Amino acid sequence: YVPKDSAFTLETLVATAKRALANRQTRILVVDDTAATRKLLAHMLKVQQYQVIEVGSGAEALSLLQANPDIRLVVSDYYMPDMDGYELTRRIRREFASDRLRLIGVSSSSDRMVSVGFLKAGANDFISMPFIPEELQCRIASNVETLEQLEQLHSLASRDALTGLFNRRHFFANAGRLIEEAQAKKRKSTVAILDIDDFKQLNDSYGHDFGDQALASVARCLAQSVEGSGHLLARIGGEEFAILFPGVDAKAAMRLSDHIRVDVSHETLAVGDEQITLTASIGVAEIDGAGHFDQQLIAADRALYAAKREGRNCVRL
Ligand code: GH3
Ligand code: MG
Ligand code: MG
Ligand code: MG
Repeated sequence: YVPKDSAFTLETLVATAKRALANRQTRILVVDDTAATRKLLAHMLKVQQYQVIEVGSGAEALSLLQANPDIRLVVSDYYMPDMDGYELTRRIRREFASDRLRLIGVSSSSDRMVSVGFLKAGANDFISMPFIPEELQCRIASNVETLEQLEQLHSLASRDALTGLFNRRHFFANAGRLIEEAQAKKRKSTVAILDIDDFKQLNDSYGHDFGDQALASVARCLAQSVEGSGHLLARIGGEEFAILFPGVDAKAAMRLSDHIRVDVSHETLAVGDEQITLTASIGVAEIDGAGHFDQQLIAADRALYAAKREGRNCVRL
């Protein structure tokens, strides 16, 4: 599909192909009790390479959304016998915010208030039936684009620019929930603060740019250590990192932290012909309750200072 007002240049063809590839990653749920309309809507979206799932009722839509958190957009009919489009929209919005899931209402009703009803219930857009194919495609594309822009903003707001790790804001915004989830399973959690040893000296000897490279390298090493573990890693300060181990007690977290300490100390950085190694000290504290997370971080900080006092390149509880 190429918009009618654009010429068939190489650029538009490449852009169209890229769009089609991106669309393949986007799952759309079509909800309509009338099979013919549902099929038509689904067909128009499949032509655009979107992944489409079809259901005939609001109840099915809700359970599908629960099971498939990667669905990005819902196209919902208004009149359906068991649960109408407004009610479905309201229920969806109780669980899925519009920066994660877009919703477009559709209806063949001649009552223009239907679009108002949808928007008030939490829909992002509305298309009246019978639809003009290009209008459907443009509205879908614009909602998908908004979602991508919001995701980019989300990522910018939660990541640290130098290392690409989560930042302090993201760490504190998510730690409580992870601790509570572990608590619900009667599991303790542990937090560790890691601080690079004598980092000021490294900056002084080799320059700030090299210091930055070293930070990025330590960050990569830490990211590798926690990858796929469900542990939350973040850069919480200049050369300070935090790792939350949800559902892991202090004893096990001490062991994990010591592995991380050893991994960091084995990393080498090249400055000209010279090979440099870094070490880090780690303070660990067990967490009892999601409520006093700040206090528990202070405990980890105290343990970190103990590690520094006792010679650095070690882990303390
Ligand atoms: P200690 O072993 O006691 O932790 O000693 P230290 O030198 O690592 O600790 P100190 O807190 O005195 O110094 C930390 C240094 O980290 C000072 C600061 O210039 C440097 N730093 C903080 N953020 C960055 C950064 O983003 N890039 C670079 N290159 N340096 C940074
Ligand atoms: Mg209907
Ligand atoms: Mg420090
Ligand atoms: Mg330091």
